[in-house]
Amino acid sequence: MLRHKLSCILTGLAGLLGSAARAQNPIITNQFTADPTARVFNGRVYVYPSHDIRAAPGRGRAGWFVMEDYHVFSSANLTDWTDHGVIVTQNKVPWVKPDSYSMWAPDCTYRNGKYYFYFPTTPKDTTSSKGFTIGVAVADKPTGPFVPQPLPIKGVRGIDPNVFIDQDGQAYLYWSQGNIYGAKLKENMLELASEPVTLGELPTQGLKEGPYVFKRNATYYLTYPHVANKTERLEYATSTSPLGPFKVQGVIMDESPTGCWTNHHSILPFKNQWYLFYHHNDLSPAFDKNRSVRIDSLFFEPDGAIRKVVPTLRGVGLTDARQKIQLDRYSQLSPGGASVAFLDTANKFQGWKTVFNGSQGWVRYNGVAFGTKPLRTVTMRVTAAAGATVQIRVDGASGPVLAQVTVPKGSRWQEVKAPLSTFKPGTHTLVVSAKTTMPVEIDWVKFD
Ligand code: FUB
Repeated sequence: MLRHKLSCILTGLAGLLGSAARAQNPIITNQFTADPTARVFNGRVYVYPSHDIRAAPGRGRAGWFVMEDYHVFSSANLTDWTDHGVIVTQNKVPWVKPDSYSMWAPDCTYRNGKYYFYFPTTPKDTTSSKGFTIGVAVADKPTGPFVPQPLPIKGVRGIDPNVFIDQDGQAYLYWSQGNIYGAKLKENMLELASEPVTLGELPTQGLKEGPYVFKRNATYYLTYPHVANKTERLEYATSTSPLGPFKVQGVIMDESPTGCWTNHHSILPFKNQWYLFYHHNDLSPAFDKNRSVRIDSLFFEPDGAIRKVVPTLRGVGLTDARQKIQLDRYSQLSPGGASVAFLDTANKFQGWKTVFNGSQGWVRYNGVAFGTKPLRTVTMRVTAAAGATVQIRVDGASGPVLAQVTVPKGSRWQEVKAPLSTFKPGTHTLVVSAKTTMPVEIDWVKFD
């Protein structure tokens, strides 16, 4: 009996933790996440983001960043993400000012059998160091448990720690405080091994923060958010040495078109493709300090330049045809014929729907993996006050029709099933279009 209860609790917990997301962009939809540092450990991608929460009486400052802890998320395919829960909390770190709610952008790295989690926050002792300092918590596994060091790293004041370990084994810590700084780390990864230097020769005007350093071929890339105009955009500079001087090369991602003031990122290769992890305020369009992590593919030009990344909703990875396909994370939408809206504006964590406005709009969604085992039906969560007909094709507007779905009229959401007229094994682009002039809204589609 006890065993059964325990197993139910564990299953429930796994469900809770495991259900963090199966989304495109943003990749985490059950909470706000920002400042993502992504790392590959043992063939799996781990994302260590900040965790934005809403201010409440006695909980942080209204209108500002409110962050009390860190979660870690992991994925084997960049599509299905597991939330491993809280790894570090402000009130369990001995040196942190209680209730400062300033657990800002972190990083995590692996060395000699241990995982080192670096995080900036406000110390209790503000006499010896004003503003932010940076601490470390150490674990045997990427998901913790992480044990915080008793004191922050000596000689470091600032935010946004980033650790880079060079091929010769030398580790470097980078951080920001107006400028971007760097120093060598000792073998123990807990202390500086050299005096901090200001990294040159970066732009002198406009805030720079959030350094992320990586090496490709013989080039060190220093990437960073910079306010060149009104809000942050992602830029990069390169050098032949990890502590510079760096030469400014260009923009990785333009300013947010919708005005999210911050952006913060990391870049990593995974299974022969480079990815940019960054954030945007998708789940909080009216308040840009409640952000959400996104991923898009990143490409290098033959001369090593980074091609500018255009943010997408579709994001990366394949979507299993048997899972709920969120068409609102589309690859392309018919201009004027379809749009995206929140399912419930009072609870944006419910996600979005695609709204076909009655002028026979369409939506295209790339990378749906049908596999090889024949699928026979499609289920669509849909609503159409006057009824509607929706057509699903693969591989383009004139590709084969997979199904035609007749949506009965009604004001409620309903799950409507229809048989597939054909099955196409492999990976395809879906094209879903409204075939009537009546408005119709779709939450998701899935195949069985
Ligand atoms: O998330 C709080 C701060 O906003 C980060 O530390 C900065 O990089 C910016 O994203």
